[in-house]
Amino acid sequence: TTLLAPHVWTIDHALIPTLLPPPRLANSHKGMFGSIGIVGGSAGMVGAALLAGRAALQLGAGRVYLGLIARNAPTVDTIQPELMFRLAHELVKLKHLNCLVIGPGLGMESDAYSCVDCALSTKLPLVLDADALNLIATHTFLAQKLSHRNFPSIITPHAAEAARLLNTDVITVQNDRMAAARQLSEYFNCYVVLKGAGSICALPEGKYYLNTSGNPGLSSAGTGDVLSGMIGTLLAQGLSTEQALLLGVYLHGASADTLLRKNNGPLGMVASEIIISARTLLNRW
Ligand code: NPW
Ligand code: AMP
Ligand code: MG
Repeated sequence: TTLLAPHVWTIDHALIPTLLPPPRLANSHKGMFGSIGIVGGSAGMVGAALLAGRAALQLGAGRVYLGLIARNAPTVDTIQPELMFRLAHELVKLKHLNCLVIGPGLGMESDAYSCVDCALSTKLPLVLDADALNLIATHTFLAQKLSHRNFPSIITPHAAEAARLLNTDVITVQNDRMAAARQLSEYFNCYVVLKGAGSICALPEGKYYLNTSGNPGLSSAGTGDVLSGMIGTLLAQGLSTEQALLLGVYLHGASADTLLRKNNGPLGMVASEIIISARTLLNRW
C-alpha cells in the first residue's frame, strides 16, 4: 500500500494478505461462515438481487437468503438452487443473520421503504446500495436514522447516487471524488465506497483508500449489484468492516482485470462472469 497524501492510501496487491479470511478448519461447518440476507429485486429488477445473492454464495457465505420485493417473485434460483428465499419483510427480522445487504433492484415503493426502515433498526452490519440509497436521499427520516446508527453501515453509491445523497450534481461529485466520499462518510456516519474508475473507500475515522484494480469492462448492468454481495459475504464470514470493504472492492476490480487479460475484446464482460472470476482469484490468494 502506498501513502498518496495524508490519510490516503492505495488498495493494491500488497495489502491483500492483511485482508484475507483465515484458512478453513478441517472440522468446519456452514454455521461458521455466516448467514447473509439480501433484500431487493422489485418487478423487472429481480436479477439485481440474484446477482448479489450468487456473489455472496460463490464467495463463501455459509447460508444466503434472498428477500425479493416483486409480487410473484421466483422462490428458487434454478441456476443457483443453493440460494434460499424468504419474504422480504420477514428476512429483515430474521434472528440468525450476520449481515444484511439491501438495495439491489429494490425499487422505491412503500414496501421497499419499510424494508429499509426495518434494516436500519437492526444491529447487523449493513451494506446499503442502489435504491436503498435513493430512498435515503429522498426521505430525511431514513437519512437521520442511518446517521444515528451505532452498528457498522457501508454505503456503495455510484456517482449519480452520491450526487442524490449529497443533494448536488454528478459533475460536482466527479470533480472532487475524495471530498464527496468524505462528506458522505461524515454526514451519514458510515463507511463509503464511491464507485467508478478508481473507487474511493472512506472510513468513518477519516482514512481514505483509492482502489487500483478494475477497468471499463465493468461499465455494464449488474456489476454494482455483484459488489454489494461480495462485501456482504466477507462481512458475514467475520471480516472486520474495513477488511470486508477493502478486500471486496479490490477483488471486484481484480476479477475484471483477470477477465480482461484472458479475453481482451472490446465488449468487456458481464456481471455474472465477475462472480466466477472472483471465486477463482479468492481461492488462489
Ligand atoms: P446516463 O445513463 O448516462 O444518462 P440510476 P441504476 C446517471 C438496478 N439494476 N455512474 C446515468 O446517466 C439497481 O440495483 C438492476 C452511474 C443515469 O441517468 C437499482 O436498483 C439490474 N450512473 C436500479 O436498477 C441491472 C451515472 O445516473 C443514472 C453516472 C437503478 O440503478 C442494472 C443511472 O443511475 C441495475 O444494477 C456514473 N458515473 N453519471 C438487474 N439486472 O435487475 C451519471 N449517471 O438511476 O441510479 O440507475 O444504477 O441503473
Ligand atoms: P453500478 O453502477 O452500481 O452498477 O456499479 C458499477 C461497478 O463497476 C462499480 O463497482 C464501479 O466501480 C465499477 N466500474 C464501472 N465503470 C468502471 C470503470 N470505468 N473503471 C473501473 N470500474 C468501473
Ligand atoms: Mg448499482
